[in-house]
Amino acid sequence: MSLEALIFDVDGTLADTERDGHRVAFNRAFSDAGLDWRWDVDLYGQLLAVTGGKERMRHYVDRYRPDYAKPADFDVLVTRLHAAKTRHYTSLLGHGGIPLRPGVRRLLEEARKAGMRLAIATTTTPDNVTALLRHAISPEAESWFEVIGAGDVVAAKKPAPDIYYYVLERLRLSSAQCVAFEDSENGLRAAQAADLATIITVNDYTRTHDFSGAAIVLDQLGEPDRPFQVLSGRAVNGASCLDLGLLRQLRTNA
Ligand code: XBP
Ligand code: MG
Repeated sequence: MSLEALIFDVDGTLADTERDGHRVAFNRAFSDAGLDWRWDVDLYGQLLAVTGGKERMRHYVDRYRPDYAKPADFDVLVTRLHAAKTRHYTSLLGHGGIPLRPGVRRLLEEARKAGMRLAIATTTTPDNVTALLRHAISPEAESWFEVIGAGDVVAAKKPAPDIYYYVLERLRLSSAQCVAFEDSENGLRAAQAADLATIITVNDYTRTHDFSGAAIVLDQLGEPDRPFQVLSGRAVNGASCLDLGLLRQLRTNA
């Protein structure tokens, strides 16, 4: 079946947003609210096991802060903190914040020229996706993506496959016609459960994750002057960038 669409995760895949973006925004929201919650770089790596910001805050309190007495309206507090965190995060991106990862713009532009359809499947809040696309790609980059599946639009976040089912249904394509791009084990599990061939580009938080079953695991998508390294997967005949030709080859070999 021919390749019709590329489906991208956002955080960690399009851009390295977690350590210097989301983490910083969470801490600012906690500090604004007078809470002594501080997520350092290492702790945040552990907290990333739980996807979704509201879910992550609840997990932090349950797992790491037995000393914290939850107020009766804890759910309201989580919602308020999360809204504040989203404001901090989108403002960080607006201030020149976080660039695309290597090879992302190159591949998106090649795909657009070739008439390939593009979509997004992420657990993050829709406002965060919009801010990243506008500031890191171009003011009209939202229109590059035919479907943007994000945040609470599905009840179960990754590693559940629901967000991928949501996107596939709206694209009106089968999983065999698409390829997913992810950076984390939770993302890979979600894509795999939806039966999607998956390309992994690791980052510092996800380098040690279990990526068994991925079509290929790369350090990044590669640029002509900055070749990717294959961390696991099939040999790619001297290629240095993941382009549409290599993607098609990987699917045929799968
Ligand atoms: C990304 C996330 C996101 C962000 C926070 O997972 O888990 O949680 O850290 O986003 P994936 P919100 O890349 O696998 O989609 O705070 O907006 O929920
Ligand atoms: Mg991710």
